[in-house]
Amino acid sequence: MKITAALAVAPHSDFSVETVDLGAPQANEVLVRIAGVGLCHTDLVFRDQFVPLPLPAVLGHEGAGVVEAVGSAVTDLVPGDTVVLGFSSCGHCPRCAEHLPSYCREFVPRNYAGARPDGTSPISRDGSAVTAVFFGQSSFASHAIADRRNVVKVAAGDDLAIMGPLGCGLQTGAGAVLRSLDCPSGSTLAVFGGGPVGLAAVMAARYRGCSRIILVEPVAARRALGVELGATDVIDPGEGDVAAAIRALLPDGVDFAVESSGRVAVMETALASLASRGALGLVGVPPRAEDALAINIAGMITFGHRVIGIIEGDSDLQGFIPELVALYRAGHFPFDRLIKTYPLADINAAVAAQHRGECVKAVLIP
Ligand code: CXF
Ligand code: ZN
Repeated sequence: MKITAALAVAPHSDFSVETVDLGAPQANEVLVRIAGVGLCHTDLVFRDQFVPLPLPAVLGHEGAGVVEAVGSAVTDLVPGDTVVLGFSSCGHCPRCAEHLPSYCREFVPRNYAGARPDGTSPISRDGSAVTAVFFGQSSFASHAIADRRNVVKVAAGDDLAIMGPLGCGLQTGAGAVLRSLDCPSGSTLAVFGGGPVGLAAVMAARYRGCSRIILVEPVAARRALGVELGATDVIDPGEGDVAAAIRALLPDGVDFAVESSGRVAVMETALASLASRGALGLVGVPPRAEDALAINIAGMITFGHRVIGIIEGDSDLQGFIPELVALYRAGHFPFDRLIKTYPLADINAAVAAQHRGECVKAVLIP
């Protein structure tokens, strides 16, 4: 079938919105008409060749939409079902068996390789294969094909179009707090970076009943939004020593920190802000694949600090995304406050607006 897709054609360059061809779903796959797709920093770093990904490529990994067709082996979804798309996983390795599919043995080939595990791509242009299957979906498009395992049925209505970010950025921030770090009620937390991931962490921490939720974020409007969403304190890192500012609020430091900016200097500050036995969760991706964090070993041992890498908030997709939808419906996870919608055709304007900080999370509507 003919679909409309935004193609990444060159690093650091505009997307090109074109008509391309989409094949039929394989036995284990689902064809989804995309109602909306979030724009994530990760889409841009892959366009910009953080790791080599052949271009042109259809990126997009925060899609939500309506099932249009299912492959012959899919028995538990039907056309008309409303779904959120997440990342792909194999379903048969040790971590998948533990319901931690974001640590799947096949995470990298299934999400970054640009093709199905059998090497084929569902998308072509003028008869030539286009890099697709990005995070098992490639949803910067009117339609996407995904594996059954990364399609999550949700109860949605008019708001289906904004639900795609639950499949990446929002579950990353919320899951860091609720699952990976499992911050107890009454614990203290600092969140570094007030983008979609950081603000999802703030909302989750309020829901969990954290006693102090300190948001460190340079943009005033994002700090103000953070306070509305649950931050008890905000710090502008432009005003000086952030670790000292945190210790002025909590002399022992924080029990937990979530680092969502991806900047090494911020990770060092986060580490310096921890109380003894404190844990730092790293979710922000640094600009270069080789970036590294130096850790003082004596300090790490003396204070029992823990540094934990977190991908996709340890989400199990099928359980956690419906849980987040339920929290949203109950008013505990008002992620709609972060979102601004743009037509998919205006994807380049949306990238520029998000870059200028005019919106926290852009969602593109095909
Ligand atoms: C990404 C972050 C980099 C590792 C894979 C998952 N999260 C989504 O954008
Ligand atoms: Zn993402």
